[in-house]
Amino acid sequence: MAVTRTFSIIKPDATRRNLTGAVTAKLEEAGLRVVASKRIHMTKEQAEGFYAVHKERPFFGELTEFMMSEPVVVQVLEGEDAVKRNRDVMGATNPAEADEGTIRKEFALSIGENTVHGSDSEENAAIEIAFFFNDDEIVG
Ligand code: DAT
Ligand code: MG
Repeated sequence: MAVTRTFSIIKPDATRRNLTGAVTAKLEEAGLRVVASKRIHMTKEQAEGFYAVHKERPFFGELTEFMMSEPVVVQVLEGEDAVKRNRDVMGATNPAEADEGTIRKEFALSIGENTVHGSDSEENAAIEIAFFFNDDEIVG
């Protein structure tokens, strides 16, 4: 299996509770390497642009308001089969359905305040990485 990259966000519910390090430790323990990281406070344009795929969903307003509510940490993660590896350690979207040992099982507060974002395909990973990072910010 090839070494690939994925995109991650440590969401406002986690930064607010000072869990940036704890979440990053879970990612690292899962075999993912942080090759880019920055703390940002998302603008409305960034939140709505990033989640444009969900704009017809009933929770779009709630989702974008939440993502703008506090700082987040955007990261590029590298590892063997990084997209799947990250989705596995994240756990299910709804923490009530997340497996033991996953980030969302351990830390998420609700289906909305669910601690982490992770790309769902290699194609989307490339798009999402480029949305927040220039090539020279990624140091593998
Ligand atoms: P994931 O983040 O697991 O890829 P998704 O892409 O379906 O899940 O949804 C993106 C985010 O939108 C999710 O992390 C939290 C929010 N969300 C999804 N379903 C929701 C719902 N039913 N109510 C509130 N927020 C929801
Ligand atoms: Mg998703």
